[in-house]
Amino acid sequence: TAVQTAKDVLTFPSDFWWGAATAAYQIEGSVDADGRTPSIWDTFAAQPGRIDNGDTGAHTTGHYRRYRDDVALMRQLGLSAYRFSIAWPRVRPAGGNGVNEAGLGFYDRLVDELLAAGVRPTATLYHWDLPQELEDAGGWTNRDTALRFGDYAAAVAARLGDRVALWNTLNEPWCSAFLGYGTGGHAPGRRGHLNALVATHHLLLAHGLGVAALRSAGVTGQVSVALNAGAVRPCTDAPADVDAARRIDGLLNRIFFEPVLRGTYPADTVADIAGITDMSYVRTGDLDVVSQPIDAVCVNYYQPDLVSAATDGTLDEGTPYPTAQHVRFHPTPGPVTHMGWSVDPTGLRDLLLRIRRDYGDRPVYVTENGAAYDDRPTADGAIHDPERIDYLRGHLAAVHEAITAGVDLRGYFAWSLLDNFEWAFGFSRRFGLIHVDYDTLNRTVKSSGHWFAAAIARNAIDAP
Ligand code: PNW
Repeated sequence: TAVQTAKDVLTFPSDFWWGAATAAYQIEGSVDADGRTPSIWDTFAAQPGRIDNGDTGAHTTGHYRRYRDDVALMRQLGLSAYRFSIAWPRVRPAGGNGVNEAGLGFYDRLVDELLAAGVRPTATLYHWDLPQELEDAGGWTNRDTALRFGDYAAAVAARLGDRVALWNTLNEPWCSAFLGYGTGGHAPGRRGHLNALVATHHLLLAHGLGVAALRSAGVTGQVSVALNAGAVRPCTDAPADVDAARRIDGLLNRIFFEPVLRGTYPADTVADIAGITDMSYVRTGDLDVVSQPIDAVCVNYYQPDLVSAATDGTLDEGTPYPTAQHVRFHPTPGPVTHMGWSVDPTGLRDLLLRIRRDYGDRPVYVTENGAAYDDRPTADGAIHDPERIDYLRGHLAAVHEAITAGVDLRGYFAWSLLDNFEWAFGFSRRFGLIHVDYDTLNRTVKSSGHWFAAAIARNAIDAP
């Protein structure tokens, strides 16, 4: 259990996982090595205007070649878990049926290196790098992609199933569906609210088929899915604002939580989207597949959403949220990060309490939490990032508060281990505990990394 030993020291449970997270396309580079074929992010990043400064993940941090050094850094920090993702186009080139043993071999070696360092491997099967050939066949708007995902999950499980401690089928299917197929701000860059809703269902189905594949392979670790969830709050208690918050909560949180944890789509959200779709893409039996039991709930949290209903009748045609063109998003009062995202740890606390209240007493992991700041080395090469220390301390205190309130919270993964390719923002945003010089690929542990290591060593933080 979590204890507050002194007035100002927050001690974590003795078996708490102190982790850090990354994703394949964001850190690996070596996009042509060992039989990898292009993913939708290679294609998207090659299109002018899609990524800030024309950046791509072709080289990024060079982790594919430097993974041993990076695991040594994890050991130096004292991490008890590391969350990475497996690149589908390395394992099944072009999305086909063959298993590319050379590509899978990289993750096999990484897992062994982690275990030798005393770091629990946590693997995500899909962190947004869909094989381009599957996109050419319709991508996540094609139901067949979900079936292909199940086959891919089986291939990975056969090789790594005895050594991974925690599996995530998908990372943030909301982003894949609503940014990848809705606004087009993420790969593959397609647009349309109906596309986003169809993709949502096929991603949910893929999750279920992935769970089934992991179970039939007899994997020893826990099985879950990482959802980007958040607390959605109305600006005022005016009915229109409260309804705006209900609508966004449905389309961000409950459209994933309820199919996965209860086997049903939320009725109010189904009614909200009825003008766009009758959801005839949901077939009999799908929700049984989607809702087969999982071992934990995994959430990625960055900021709460503060919303209102526009009173002037203007519509936001660029919103990712179908039927929410009248909803406005506002920053929470207080500091923001280099992403412009609000710093508000109460949103994480409220999310964790809400999961327990609405979905029961389940093991929970925070599989991502962190902040971008405009880190610059000083003359002596050190990186001082006190804002990131404040961010981490505040959010770990929120985690501690949730544990004290009875949430069965097993671990926390900082996003990210390393500075990396931040999707549409390219290398212009740095989330790492470890700084990467993109010219030399030198790594430097930031002050926040040293702070995190000290927290791990004492299994405690000072209260904010
Ligand atoms: C997550 N949004 O992405 C991803 O899991 C990471 O790969 C990423 O680097 C990290 O958070 C920081 O961005 C998100 O627009 C991207 O709400 C966009 C949103 C949320 C999460």
